[in-house]
Amino acid sequence: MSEMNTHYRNCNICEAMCGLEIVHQDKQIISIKGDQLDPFSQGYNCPKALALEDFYTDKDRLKTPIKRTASGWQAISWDDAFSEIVAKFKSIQQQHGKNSLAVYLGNPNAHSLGNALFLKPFLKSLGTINRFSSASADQLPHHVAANFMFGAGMLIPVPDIDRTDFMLIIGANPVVSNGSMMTAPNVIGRMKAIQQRGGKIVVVDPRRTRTAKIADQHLFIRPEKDAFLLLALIHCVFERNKVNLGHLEHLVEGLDDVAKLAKTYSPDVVASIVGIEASTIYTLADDMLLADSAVCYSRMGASTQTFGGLCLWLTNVLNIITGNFDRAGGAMFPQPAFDLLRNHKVGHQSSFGQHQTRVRKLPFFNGEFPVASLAEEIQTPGEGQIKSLITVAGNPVLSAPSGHQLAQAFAGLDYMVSVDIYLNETTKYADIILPGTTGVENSHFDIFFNSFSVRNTVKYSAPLFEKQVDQRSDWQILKEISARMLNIAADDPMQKITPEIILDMELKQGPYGEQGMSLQRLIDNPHGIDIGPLMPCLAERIKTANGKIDLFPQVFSDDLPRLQAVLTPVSRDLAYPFELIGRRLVKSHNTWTQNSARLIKGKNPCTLEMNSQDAHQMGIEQGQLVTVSSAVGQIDIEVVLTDDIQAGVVTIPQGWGHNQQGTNMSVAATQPGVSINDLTDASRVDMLTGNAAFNGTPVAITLVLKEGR
Ligand SMILES: Nc1nc2c(c(=O)[nH]1)N[C@H]1C(S)=C(S)[C@@H](COP(=O)(O)OP(=O)(O)OC[C@H]3O[C@@H](n4cnc5c(=O)[nH]c(N)nc54)[C@H](O)[C@@H]3O)O[C@H]1N2
Ligand SMILES: Nc1nc2c(c(=O)[nH]1)N[C@H]1C(S)=C(S)[C@@H](COP(=O)(O)OP(=O)(O)OC[C@H]3O[C@@H](n4cnc5c(=O)[nH]c(N)nc54)[C@H](O)[C@@H]3O)O[C@H]1N2
Ligand code: SF4
Ligand SMILES: [Mo]
Repeated sequence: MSEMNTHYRNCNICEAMCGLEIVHQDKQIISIKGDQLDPFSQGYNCPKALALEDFYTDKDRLKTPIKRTASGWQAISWDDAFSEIVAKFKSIQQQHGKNSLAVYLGNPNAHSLGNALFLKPFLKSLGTINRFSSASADQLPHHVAANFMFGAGMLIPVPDIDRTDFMLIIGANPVVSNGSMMTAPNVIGRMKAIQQRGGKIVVVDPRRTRTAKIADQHLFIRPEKDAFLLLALIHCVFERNKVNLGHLEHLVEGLDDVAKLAKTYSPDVVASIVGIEASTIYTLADDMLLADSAVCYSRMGASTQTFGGLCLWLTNVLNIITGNFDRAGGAMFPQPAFDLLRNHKVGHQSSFGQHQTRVRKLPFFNGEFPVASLAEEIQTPGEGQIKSLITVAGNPVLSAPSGHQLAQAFAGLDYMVSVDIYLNETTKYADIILPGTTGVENSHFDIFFNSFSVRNTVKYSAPLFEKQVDQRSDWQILKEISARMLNIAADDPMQKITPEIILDMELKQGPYGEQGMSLQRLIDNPHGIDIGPLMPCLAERIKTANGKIDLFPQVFSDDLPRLQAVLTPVSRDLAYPFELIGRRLVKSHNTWTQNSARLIKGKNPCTLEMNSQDAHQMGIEQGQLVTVSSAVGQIDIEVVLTDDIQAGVVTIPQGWGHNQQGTNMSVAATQPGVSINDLTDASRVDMLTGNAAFNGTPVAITLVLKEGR
């Protein structure tokens, strides 16, 4: 046995970038805990970090390629796998056109240095326009708002949580999710610090979440009505004559149009539809205006809904007109050491709407179509139909709206490949699964989350363990497919490029390159380097042609009639009288961490939470089994009664439903839960952006009668 060693790295599971200290001996992990010397996370970690050991040792995890055959899954060599895949892709594309091959990219790609860097050439080599990803079941409206207001989809403002005096949180539960589009390890600590310095936190959510419970105020809101609340808050700013653009005075266009629009949406007009009293909305606006600095932070609750685009636009507008943009304590732009916008041209024409999906005419943006349209694009015959698919680190059967319909669609494909570490609800439809290395086997650098971080920091993590001889990294898999698709020779110099070579170059050419930033510098500082708090930088970072913020882009004004149409309260649909929303759990991340025994032990967390009074009226009791049905599907689930959810709203965790035959996640199968996405409806989208509208899915609830009664 060799000596014990200590390894430092960033956790790659969620967006918080927590620094970890991992003690190991030979190939065994002895302990995982928060790295006290990480300048950003300062010792914080959540329970999921410990599961990095489980993913490493997981016996169910695939390590080498497998192929589906008539007699079951069989091991296949890497070379045979690549040869078959590339031959199939080429012949299908030859027969049905380039776009008959589609790609779906899942969330872990954003948490992997190699994938983030090698997906671009990989996608190019496939030559298809049909690309889909989890972004359109998540943050797409943030990108669309950033694109039209600031000139680049990646130029997303983040709340300066460490200096703000007033934080309005709309549809986010960072105490559980650890923050999203807001990389902020130890959110609880950072929230408490706001309160300790005399500041205030208000949460707007149909559910009294853990975040709401530690906030100073929680306001229940009806699902999908946030755009009205935001308009009313903007209304108040004008009515109180408190518009303050500060140093952005000459950098903002369209203020008069916003004023005109907001005039009609007074708190009194929206109160009954939003479910918040007019006087409360006025007080909220006044609190925000009175604070020395304030920020409105909107996330999943505002994004994955029918008016996601409008919500994210109006959130930016509110921050800008209250003087809380590009200044300490407001919404600010990070300046990451690896700057994704380094080569983004000023005045660059975005791809928004350049193409539309074949069947439903949903918009193309940033090289992608909305995932809500994937099933119909596979299942609808005709010119341009998708015939084959490759998924990379994604599980859309459980994560996309109407996931069960996607399962049917996948079963009907001519050919499917998955780059994935498990045989799960999605990959079981593949003809070949290519498993890459994962977690502690990989080197790590957060390209994306440094771009959404509340502080400028930088850190590189080397792999903890060497991979086994027959293992490959995801990026090597992607690179090999690209090379074979394009017939690039093995001795081509391009073949020698590694993620580390690109990373080093980007660091040297990035904003801190002149100050000596490089990969070597990061290797020499394994706890990470603190660059400092966010700085005002809008004038340097903005990418619009005239260097100004567009406060009133036409795409959003064109979308307003759709919102206006739902201002009149409609009586509830009697067939589906409840509104379903999702929820995240501390000990699971999306659909894939459930094969860790330490994370799923304990009682079934996949329950339907229902308002106690609603349940009482229907004669439903705690712990009973109910059937929840929507326009597209139904599931049976145990009920938990609570006063923490608004009447008429129910919630089911997202990411569950590991109960399907033909999968190999044996630990997850002991606590399978059900999939909320068997109920969510792919036909419900934000028509502006195409983002999935999970929130507020209409559902009905009926008691499952026990046998013998
Ligand atoms: N109803 C509802 N649905 C939702 C949400 C919701 O709130 N409500 N949330 C949405 C959001 S925010 C997101 S981001 C999406 C996520 O949607 P997806 O990305 O489709 O789902 P994940 O569970 O992240 O899937 C991860 C996949 O990658 C595999 N994997 C894990 N690590 C690695 C690795 O290192 N390499 C490779 N190659 N594969 C790996 C896993 O086995 C799994 O198959 O779900 C969305 N779906
Ligand atoms: N533990 C854990 N952490 C995670 C994940 C996980 O699965 N588990 N997933 C990661 C991923 S991929 C992401 S994108 C982030 C997401 O991070 P968050 O956005 O913070 O996470 P959610 O829990 O989806 O928070 C959305 C909130 O919106 C509320 N909501 C639902 N509908 C509405 C509505 O119409 N209006 C308003 N105002 N609120 C509404 C919900 O009740 C919920 O509290 O979390 C990340 N972190
Ligand atoms: S909060 Fe996120 S990054 Fe931090 S330890 Fe937990 S899963 Fe990892
Ligand atoms: Mo996400």
